Amino acid sequence: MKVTEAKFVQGFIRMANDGWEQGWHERNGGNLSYRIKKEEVEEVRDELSTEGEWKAIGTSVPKLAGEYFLVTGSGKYFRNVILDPEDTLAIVEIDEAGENYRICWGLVNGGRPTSELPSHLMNHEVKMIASGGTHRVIYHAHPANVIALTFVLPLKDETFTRELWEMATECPVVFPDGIGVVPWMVPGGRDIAVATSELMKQYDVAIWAHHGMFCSGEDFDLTFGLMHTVEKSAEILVKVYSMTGGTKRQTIQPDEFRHLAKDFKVTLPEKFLA
Ligand code: 2HA
Ligand code: ZN
Repeated sequence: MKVTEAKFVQGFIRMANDGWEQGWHERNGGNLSYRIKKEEVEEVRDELSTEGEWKAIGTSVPKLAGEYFLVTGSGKYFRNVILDPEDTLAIVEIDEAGENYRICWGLVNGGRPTSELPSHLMNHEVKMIASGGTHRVIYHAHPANVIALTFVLPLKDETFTRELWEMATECPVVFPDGIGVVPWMVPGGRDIAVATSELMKQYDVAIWAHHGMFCSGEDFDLTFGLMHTVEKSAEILVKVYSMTGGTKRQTIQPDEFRHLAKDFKVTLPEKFLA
């Protein structure tokens, strides 16, 4: 089968375009990666090259040895993914040490996988282990309302989680484990990858102060939906701050969250309800 006709590639392209249409991917902002299932690799095996040169990932992901990923390209625009997936995307294979990658498909006009490859792969490794193998998608975007809040709220997991839970009743059900916050750091390197993957051991969402957000999920729908839910909630909070300077006349109370958790069968850590 042609790579571009495979269902997982179609799903990836649709998600990238949905993110573009949301306004989360100015210029070359953001990146997306998918850990390809074994049977999906076999579907497109005929189109995968083994001639690519092995290159250093820049960090070590031994648990991902031999895995294949579909990723966006560095400097590529989400806006163009739907028009030219072979130029903007790549399938990469990880070597047996988890130290190097090689390009097996895509980036036909040259280029490299996403500049955030170390963060994506370290997050994949952590989430694959934490989820028992079910998480396959890591998504980084630049949604404006979440970024705006990082200039206003204290950069604490507890504050972001509680404030965003309060803004929409579905939030504690969609991200019951909460949200982690990474202080401002230089993007693209190993340090920010390590800081983010530490948080992803307990959360499916990490906010990068003054930069954007990382989400992890099982499939494209859940991961896009998670990004969308958090950003929608942030938009409501921005409106509340804009109208009132942050004073709420009423909101969802801790005991009401506990009630919700019981009925919707989720566990909400008490540290977010204190
Ligand atoms: O430009 O979003 O974090 C891609 C990015 C880097
Ligand atoms: Zn970014």
